Amino acid sequence: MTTTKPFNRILLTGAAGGLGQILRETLQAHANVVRASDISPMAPGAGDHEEVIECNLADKSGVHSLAKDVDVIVHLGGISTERAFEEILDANIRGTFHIYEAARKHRIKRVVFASSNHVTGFHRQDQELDARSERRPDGYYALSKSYGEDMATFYFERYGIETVSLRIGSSFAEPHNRRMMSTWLSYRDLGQLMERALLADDVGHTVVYGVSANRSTWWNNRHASHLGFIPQDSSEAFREKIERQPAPAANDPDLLFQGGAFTAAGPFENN
Ligand code: NAI
Ligand code: 15L
Repeated sequence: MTTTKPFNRILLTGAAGGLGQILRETLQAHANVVRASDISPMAPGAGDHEEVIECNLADKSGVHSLAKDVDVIVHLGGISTERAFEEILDANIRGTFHIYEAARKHRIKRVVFASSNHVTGFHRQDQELDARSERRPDGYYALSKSYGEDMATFYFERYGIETVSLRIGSSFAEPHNRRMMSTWLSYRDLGQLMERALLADDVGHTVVYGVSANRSTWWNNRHASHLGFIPQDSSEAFREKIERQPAPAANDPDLLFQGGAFTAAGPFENN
Protein backbone atom coordinates (compact mmCIF):
# COMPACT_ATOMS: atom_id res chain seq x y z
CA MET A 1 0.00 0.00 0.00
CA THR A 2 1.38 3.45 -0.85
CA THR A 3 0.99 6.29 1.64
CA THR A 4 0.77 9.90 0.59
CA LYS A 5 3.51 12.05 2.04
CA PRO A 6 2.79 15.67 2.98
CA PHE A 7 5.50 17.09 0.68
CA ASN A 8 6.91 16.14 -2.66
CA ARG A 9 10.38 17.64 -2.16
CA ILE A 10 12.10 19.02 0.98
CA LEU A 11 15.35 20.96 0.69
CA LEU A 12 17.69 20.32 3.63
CA THR A 13 20.72 22.62 3.96
CA GLY A 14 23.60 21.72 6.28
CA ALA A 15 22.88 18.07 5.49
CA ALA A 16 26.47 16.94 6.19
CA GLY A 17 26.47 18.43 9.70
CA GLY A 18 25.70 16.79 13.03
CA LEU A 19 21.97 17.53 12.98
CA GLY A 20 21.70 17.31 9.18
CA GLN A 21 22.81 13.69 9.28
CA ILE A 22 20.21 12.90 11.92
CA LEU A 23 17.38 14.75 10.18
CA ARG A 24 18.14 13.50 6.68
CA GLU A 25 16.52 10.23 7.67
CA THR A 26 13.65 11.80 9.67
CA LEU A 27 12.66 13.93 6.70
CA GLN A 28 12.28 10.89 4.42
CA ALA A 29 9.00 10.17 6.23
CA HIS A 30 7.58 13.51 5.12
CA ALA A 31 8.61 13.85 1.49
CA ASN A 32 8.94 11.79 -1.64
CA VAL A 33 12.34 13.37 -2.23
CA VAL A 34 14.83 14.92 0.20
CA ARG A 35 17.29 17.25 -1.51
CA ALA A 36 20.31 17.23 0.78
CA SER A 37 22.80 20.05 0.37
CA ASP A 38 26.01 21.20 2.04
CA ILE A 39 29.28 22.93 1.20
CA SER A 40 31.08 19.75 2.29
CA PRO A 41 31.12 16.74 -0.02
CA MET A 42 28.61 13.99 0.76
CA ALA A 43 28.02 10.47 -0.52
CA PRO A 44 25.55 10.30 -3.42
CA GLY A 45 21.86 10.04 -2.57
CA ALA A 46 20.21 6.70 -1.95
CA GLY A 47 17.86 5.83 -4.81
CA ASP A 48 15.43 8.29 -6.35
CA HIS A 49 14.10 9.54 -2.99
CA GLU A 50 17.28 11.45 -2.21
CA GLU A 51 19.21 14.09 -4.17
CA VAL A 52 22.61 15.31 -3.03
CA ILE A 53 23.84 18.69 -4.23
CA GLU A 54 27.00 20.47 -3.07
CA CYS A 55 26.43 24.21 -2.71
CA ASN A 56 27.95 27.16 -0.88
CA LEU A 57 25.14 29.19 0.70
CA ALA A 58 27.10 32.34 -0.19
CA ASP A 59 26.50 31.54 -3.88
CA LYS A 60 23.19 33.24 -4.68
CA SER A 61 22.53 31.58 -8.03
CA GLY A 62 23.56 28.18 -6.61
CA VAL A 63 21.01 28.55 -3.81
CA HIS A 64 18.40 29.68 -6.31
CA SER A 65 18.91 26.45 -8.30
CA LEU A 66 18.79 24.39 -5.12
CA ALA A 67 15.27 25.62 -4.39
CA LYS A 68 13.77 24.66 -7.76
CA ASP A 69 10.72 22.36 -7.39
CA VAL A 70 10.98 22.42 -3.60
CA ASP A 71 7.90 22.61 -1.31
CA VAL A 72 9.55 23.45 2.00
CA ILE A 73 13.07 24.36 3.15
CA VAL A 74 14.77 23.10 6.31
CA HIS A 75 17.65 25.53 6.70
CA LEU A 76 20.37 24.17 8.99
CA GLY A 77 23.42 25.15 6.93
CA GLY A 78 25.98 27.69 8.10
CA ILE A 79 28.64 28.32 10.71
CA SER A 80 27.37 26.79 13.94
CA THR A 81 29.75 28.26 16.53
CA GLU A 82 31.29 31.64 17.32
CA ARG A 83 33.74 32.77 14.61
CA ALA A 84 35.14 35.90 12.98
CA PHE A 85 32.48 38.22 11.57
CA GLU A 86 33.37 37.76 7.87
CA GLU A 87 32.94 33.98 8.03
CA ILE A 88 29.56 34.42 9.68
CA LEU A 89 28.59 37.14 7.23
CA ASP A 90 28.99 34.93 4.16
CA ALA A 91 27.60 31.64 5.41
CA ASN A 92 24.90 32.79 7.81
CA ILE A 93 23.78 36.29 6.89
CA ARG A 94 24.17 36.24 3.11
CA GLY A 95 23.32 32.53 3.08
CA THR A 96 20.00 33.02 4.91
CA PHE A 97 19.14 35.97 2.66
CA HIS A 98 19.73 33.73 -0.37
CA ILE A 99 17.47 31.07 1.12
CA TYR A 100 14.59 33.52 1.60
CA GLU A 101 15.02 35.09 -1.82
CA ALA A 102 15.01 31.62 -3.39
CA ALA A 103 11.87 30.80 -1.37
CA ARG A 104 10.18 33.96 -2.67
CA LYS A 105 11.13 33.35 -6.30
CA HIS A 106 10.10 29.69 -6.22
CA ARG A 107 6.91 30.42 -4.23
CA ILE A 108 7.93 28.14 -1.38
CA LYS A 109 5.47 28.51 1.48
CA ARG A 110 7.52 27.59 4.54
CA VAL A 111 11.05 27.62 5.95
CA VAL A 112 12.17 25.85 9.11
CA PHE A 113 15.11 27.91 10.32
CA ALA A 114 17.73 26.58 12.73
CA SER A 115 18.13 29.57 15.01
CA SER A 116 19.90 29.21 18.33
CA ASN A 117 19.52 29.74 22.07
CA HIS A 118 22.49 32.14 21.72
CA VAL A 119 20.06 34.77 20.42
CA THR A 120 19.20 35.21 24.12
CA GLY A 121 22.61 34.06 25.39
CA PHE A 122 23.49 37.04 27.61
CA HIS A 123 20.52 36.46 29.93
CA ARG A 124 21.56 35.03 33.29
CA GLN A 125 20.74 31.43 34.05
CA ASP A 126 18.27 32.36 36.82
CA GLN A 127 15.91 34.04 34.34
CA GLU A 128 12.98 32.36 32.60
CA LEU A 129 12.52 33.48 29.02
CA ASP A 130 9.90 33.01 26.36
CA ALA A 131 9.78 33.90 22.67
CA ARG A 132 8.92 37.52 23.48
CA SER A 133 11.74 38.13 25.94
CA GLU A 134 14.40 40.63 24.97
CA ARG A 135 17.03 39.14 22.71
CA ARG A 136 20.57 39.49 24.05
CA PRO A 137 22.80 37.89 21.38
CA ASP A 138 26.10 36.66 22.76
CA GLY A 139 28.34 37.05 19.67
CA TYR A 140 28.51 37.39 15.88
CA TYR A 141 27.06 33.90 15.45
CA ALA A 142 24.12 34.81 17.69
CA LEU A 143 23.68 38.13 15.88
CA SER A 144 23.42 36.24 12.59
CA LYS A 145 20.68 34.02 14.03
CA SER A 146 18.87 37.06 15.43
CA TYR A 147 19.06 38.65 11.99
CA GLY A 148 17.75 35.41 10.47
CA GLU A 149 14.73 35.60 12.79
CA ASP A 150 14.11 39.20 11.71
CA MET A 151 14.37 38.14 8.10
CA ALA A 152 11.78 35.45 8.79
CA THR A 153 9.37 38.05 10.21
CA PHE A 154 9.97 40.34 7.23
CA TYR A 155 9.41 37.61 4.61
CA PHE A 156 6.19 36.58 6.35
CA GLU A 157 4.82 40.11 6.61
CA ARG A 158 5.86 41.12 3.10
CA TYR A 159 5.43 37.87 1.15
CA GLY A 160 3.47 35.48 3.38
CA ILE A 161 6.31 32.94 3.59
CA GLU A 162 5.92 31.18 6.94
CA THR A 163 8.83 30.26 9.22
CA VAL A 164 9.32 28.25 12.35
CA SER A 165 12.53 29.47 13.99
CA LEU A 166 13.94 26.75 16.21
CA ARG A 167 16.04 28.28 18.99
CA ILE A 168 17.86 25.02 19.51
CA GLY A 169 19.47 24.51 22.92
CA SER A 170 22.20 21.83 22.80
CA SER A 171 21.28 18.97 20.50
CA PHE A 172 23.74 16.14 20.83
CA ALA A 173 23.48 12.43 21.62
CA GLU A 174 23.86 13.41 25.30
CA PRO A 175 24.59 16.54 27.36
CA HIS A 176 28.32 17.37 27.65
CA ASN A 177 28.43 19.51 30.80
CA ARG A 178 26.40 21.07 33.62
CA ARG A 179 24.97 23.84 31.45
CA MET A 180 23.63 21.32 28.98
CA MET A 181 21.62 19.67 31.75
CA SER A 182 19.30 22.66 31.19
CA THR A 183 19.76 23.18 27.43
CA TRP A 184 19.83 19.61 26.10
CA LEU A 185 17.55 18.60 23.22
CA SER A 186 17.56 14.88 22.51
CA TYR A 187 17.63 13.72 18.90
CA ARG A 188 14.23 12.11 19.40
CA ASP A 189 12.73 15.40 20.59
CA LEU A 190 14.50 17.23 17.77
CA GLY A 191 12.75 14.87 15.33
CA GLN A 192 9.36 15.58 16.89
CA LEU A 193 10.02 19.33 16.87
CA MET A 194 10.97 19.20 13.20
CA GLU A 195 7.84 17.24 12.37
CA ARG A 196 5.62 19.79 14.17
CA ALA A 197 7.46 22.68 12.49
CA LEU A 198 6.76 21.13 9.09
CA LEU A 199 3.17 20.06 9.65
CA ALA A 200 1.49 22.52 12.06
CA ASP A 201 -1.01 24.87 10.42
CA ASP A 202 -0.82 28.64 10.32
CA VAL A 203 2.52 29.17 12.00
CA GLY A 204 3.15 32.69 10.66
CA HIS A 205 6.56 33.27 12.15
CA THR A 206 6.74 31.12 15.25
CA VAL A 207 9.77 31.12 17.54
CA VAL A 208 10.21 28.00 19.65
CA TYR A 209 12.99 26.92 21.99
CA GLY A 210 14.27 23.47 21.07
CA VAL A 211 14.75 21.86 24.46
CA SER A 212 13.83 18.52 26.02
CA ALA A 213 11.75 18.14 29.18
CA ASN A 214 14.79 18.68 31.42
CA ARG A 215 14.34 19.07 35.18
CA SER A 216 15.66 22.61 35.10
CA THR A 217 15.09 24.75 32.06
CA TRP A 218 15.24 28.48 31.36
CA TRP A 219 12.78 28.55 28.49
CA ASN A 220 9.01 28.54 28.33
CA ASN A 221 7.34 27.73 25.00
CA ARG A 222 3.97 29.33 25.93
CA HIS A 223 3.90 31.31 22.64
CA ALA A 224 4.52 28.23 20.50
CA SER A 225 1.91 25.89 22.00
CA HIS A 226 0.04 25.83 18.64
CA LEU A 227 2.89 23.72 17.26
CA GLY A 228 1.95 20.87 19.60
CA PHE A 229 5.58 20.10 20.51
CA ILE A 230 5.67 17.96 23.65
CA PRO A 231 9.23 16.84 24.44
CA GLN A 232 9.57 13.31 25.78
CA ASP A 233 13.16 13.08 26.99
CA SER A 234 15.08 14.56 29.92
CA SER A 235 18.76 15.17 30.65
CA GLU A 236 18.16 13.69 34.13
CA ALA A 237 19.32 10.28 32.89
CA PHE A 238 22.83 11.78 32.52
CA ARG A 239 23.00 13.71 35.81
CA GLU A 240 25.24 11.29 37.68
CA LYS A 241 27.73 11.17 34.81
CA ILE A 242 27.80 14.97 34.43
CA GLU A 243 28.15 15.60 38.16
CA ARG A 244 31.29 13.45 38.20
CA GLN A 245 32.96 16.18 36.12
CA PRO A 246 35.12 18.65 38.11
CA ALA A 247 32.98 21.60 39.28
CA PRO A 248 33.63 24.80 37.26
CA ALA A 249 34.75 27.98 39.09
CA ALA A 250 31.88 30.12 40.41
CA ASN A 251 32.61 32.85 37.80
CA ASP A 252 32.77 30.43 34.86
CA PRO A 253 30.42 31.81 32.12
CA ASP A 254 29.08 28.29 31.72
CA LEU A 255 27.44 28.72 35.14
CA LEU A 256 26.38 32.36 34.79
CA PHE A 257 24.96 33.00 31.35
CA GLN A 258 22.44 31.01 29.32
CA GLY A 259 24.85 31.16 26.36
CA GLY A 260 27.67 29.74 28.50
CA ALA A 261 31.17 29.86 26.98
CA PHE A 262 29.92 31.57 23.80
CA THR A 263 29.59 34.78 25.86
CA ALA A 264 33.38 34.82 26.34
CA ALA A 265 34.53 33.82 22.84
CA GLY A 266 36.73 36.19 20.82
CA PRO A 267 37.76 38.86 20.03
CA PHE A 268 38.93 37.64 16.64
CA GLU A 269 40.70 40.84 15.59
CA ASN A 270 43.58 42.35 17.53
CA ASN A 271 43.90 45.76 15.90
P1 NAI B 1 27.21 21.61 12.06
O1 NAI B 1 28.29 22.63 12.11
O2 NAI B 1 27.55 20.21 12.39
O3 NAI B 1 26.52 21.64 10.62
C1 NAI B 1 26.40 22.81 9.84
C2 NAI B 1 26.62 22.42 8.40
O4 NAI B 1 26.56 23.60 7.61
C3 NAI B 1 28.00 21.77 8.15
O5 NAI B 1 27.84 20.52 7.53
C4 NAI B 1 28.70 22.76 7.24
O6 NAI B 1 29.54 22.14 6.28
C5 NAI B 1 27.54 23.49 6.59
N1 NAI B 1 27.96 24.82 6.14
C6 NAI B 1 28.76 25.71 6.77
N2 NAI B 1 28.97 26.78 5.98
C7 NAI B 1 28.30 26.56 4.82
C8 NAI B 1 28.14 27.29 3.63
N3 NAI B 1 28.75 28.48 3.44
N4 NAI B 1 27.39 26.76 2.66
C9 NAI B 1 26.77 25.55 2.82
N5 NAI B 1 26.89 24.81 3.93
C10 NAI B 1 27.64 25.31 4.93
O7 NAI B 1 26.04 22.15 13.01
P2 NAI B 1 24.83 21.33 13.62
O8 NAI B 1 25.14 21.05 15.05
O9 NAI B 1 24.43 20.24 12.73
O10 NAI B 1 23.70 22.46 13.62
C11 NAI B 1 22.81 22.61 12.54
C12 NAI B 1 22.16 23.99 12.64
O11 NAI B 1 21.51 24.12 13.88
C13 NAI B 1 23.17 25.13 12.56
O12 NAI B 1 22.58 26.20 11.84
C14 NAI B 1 23.37 25.54 13.99
O13 NAI B 1 23.71 26.92 14.09
C15 NAI B 1 22.00 25.24 14.59
N6 NAI B 1 22.08 24.93 16.00
C16 NAI B 1 22.61 23.74 16.43
C17 NAI B 1 22.67 23.45 17.78
C18 NAI B 1 23.15 22.14 18.29
O14 NAI B 1 23.12 21.95 19.49
N7 NAI B 1 23.61 21.19 17.45
C19 NAI B 1 22.22 24.43 18.78
C20 NAI B 1 21.69 25.66 18.21
C21 NAI B 1 21.63 25.88 16.88
C1 15L C 1 24.73 26.33 19.30
O1 15L C 1 24.12 27.24 18.75
C2 15L C 1 25.76 25.55 18.60
O2 15L C 1 25.48 25.38 17.24
C3 15L C 1 26.01 24.18 19.22
O3 15L C 1 27.25 23.69 18.72
C4 15L C 1 26.02 24.19 20.75
O4 15L C 1 27.19 24.72 21.22
C5 15L C 1 24.79 24.91 21.27
O5 15L C 1 24.52 26.14 20.63
C6 15L C 1 24.84 25.19 22.78
O6 15L C 1 24.49 26.29 23.18
O7 15L C 1 25.18 24.29 23.53
